[in-house]
Amino acid sequence: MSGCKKKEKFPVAKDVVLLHQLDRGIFTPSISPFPLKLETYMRMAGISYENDFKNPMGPKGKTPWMTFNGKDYCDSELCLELLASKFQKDFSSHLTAEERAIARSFQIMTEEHLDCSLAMGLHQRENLVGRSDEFADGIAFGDAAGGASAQGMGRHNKDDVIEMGRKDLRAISDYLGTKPYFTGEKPTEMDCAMFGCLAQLVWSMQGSPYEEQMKG
Ligand SMILES: N[C@@H](CCC(=O)N[C@@H](CS)C(=O)NCC(=O)O)C(=O)O
Repeated sequence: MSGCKKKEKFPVAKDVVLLHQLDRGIFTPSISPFPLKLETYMRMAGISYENDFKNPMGPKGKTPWMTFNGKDYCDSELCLELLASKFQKDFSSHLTAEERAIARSFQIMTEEHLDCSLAMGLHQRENLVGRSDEFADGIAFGDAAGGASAQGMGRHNKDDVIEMGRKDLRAISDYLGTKPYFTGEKPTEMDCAMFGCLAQLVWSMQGSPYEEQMKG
């Protein structure tokens, strides 16, 4: 199984999710936005789950992944959709198609663009991780530089990357406005994703170039 060391047996009851993810962070429950998104969704939906911190990287070499009723599933979004369908927990059903489209666009911008600038190591690693060198360099960051280069963000200079991140944050802030949640009065799946990423900026990235803007 690529990216997954030795898979240890970890039996859980029927209909209980086994969430494979990185060990807990110091300031956030996970320093990765994606496990934090999935775990937040399961808590919101009242889905029973257990954590496996020993096998964080799944068959596709990424974290998180989950085992559910004997089968393995990768990617937080695919896992979330499968659970939403199985447990009939759709928190976006009250939204119009246009509202759903806007929410999805902001989520993808945040997960695929803003997160990429954050993952490039523009922050203080010791604050973000604080566990061990092996954890920080080998597992949590993986091939962040290679990934950022493949995506394209990693080919820009640091100032340009920071400026791109700031523009994303400005757009996110304007979209949220004074609403309690991104799409209005009720939290949706998209809020779980936004929380997964923004929580890192607020609590796990002290001293980052975005700090002033986040507080402003
Ligand atoms: N689209 C995936 C993204 C997961 C992801 O990129 N996880 C990162 C941690 S933030 C990872 O596993 N990186 C290791 C690597 O790419 O080598 C999801 O939603 O689960």
